[in-house]
Amino acid sequence: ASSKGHDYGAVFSKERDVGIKFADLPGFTRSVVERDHALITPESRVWSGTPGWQKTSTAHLITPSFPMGAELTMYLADMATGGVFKSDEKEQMHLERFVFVVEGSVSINCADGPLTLKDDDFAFFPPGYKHEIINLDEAKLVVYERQHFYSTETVPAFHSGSTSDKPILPVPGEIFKLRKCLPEQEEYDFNIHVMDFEPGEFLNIKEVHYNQHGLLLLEGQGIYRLGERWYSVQAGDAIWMAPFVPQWFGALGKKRSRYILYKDTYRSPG
Ligand code: UGY
Ligand code: MN
Repeated sequence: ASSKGHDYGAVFSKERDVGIKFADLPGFTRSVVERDHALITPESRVWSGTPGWQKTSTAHLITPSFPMGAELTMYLADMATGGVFKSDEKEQMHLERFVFVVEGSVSINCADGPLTLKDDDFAFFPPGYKHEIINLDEAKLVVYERQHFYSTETVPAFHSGSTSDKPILPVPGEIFKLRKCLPEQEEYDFNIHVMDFEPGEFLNIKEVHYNQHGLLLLEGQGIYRLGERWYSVQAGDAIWMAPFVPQWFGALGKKRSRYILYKDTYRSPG
């Protein structure tokens, strides 16, 4: 501040960030909620508790209460010391859950366990399947849930794995690298994709499709087109895409962009 009692230093500053980050600007957020898509950015997350999760902060980024009614829930779970999740398969008989470890590690107790998951590992819990998730080391998870769609007699089985162990799948006409976390079998009514783009790579298809998406940008930055709007996005941003919203991504910046993506599958869109 000058002797005249003001502080005009920002006006002619040669710094492009004048000491205040966009996320800290009063009243400013990049988050947008539209009828057919939403962008939820880190500065507008609100942390709270969720039944079943002890000593864990959760931030719900997508829920069925979205304007057009999402079929999935996507939330972040930040587990503190002593943090544990206990499933309630009686209350939530038809609920299926997919857990991806972003940071830290957890131990899983279930009929197919026990097993340990660390960053980049994941587990799928079928409807009515008893499980416990125990924080081992500052676990930070992204969790997907939905009501199972019973399209076949067979119920999907428990599945777990690690992103880097999954093969890169051919995607004709596209240059991004695609991995799918779950088996491509009819009883799984959704899959979780991990998609990698080097800077400058983009979706070739300007996609419009019946499937819904819940996306979390894990690394990098770029431009996401949703309907008629174009958004600058960066790691930490979450996106919901309703059926038929036009969607396109171009990766920019200096390093790889990676996102994790829910996509419903194997059910008749009619
Ligand atoms: O498979 C997909 O629908 C995927 N490529 N969509 C997307 O990345 N927005
Ligand atoms: Mn898509």
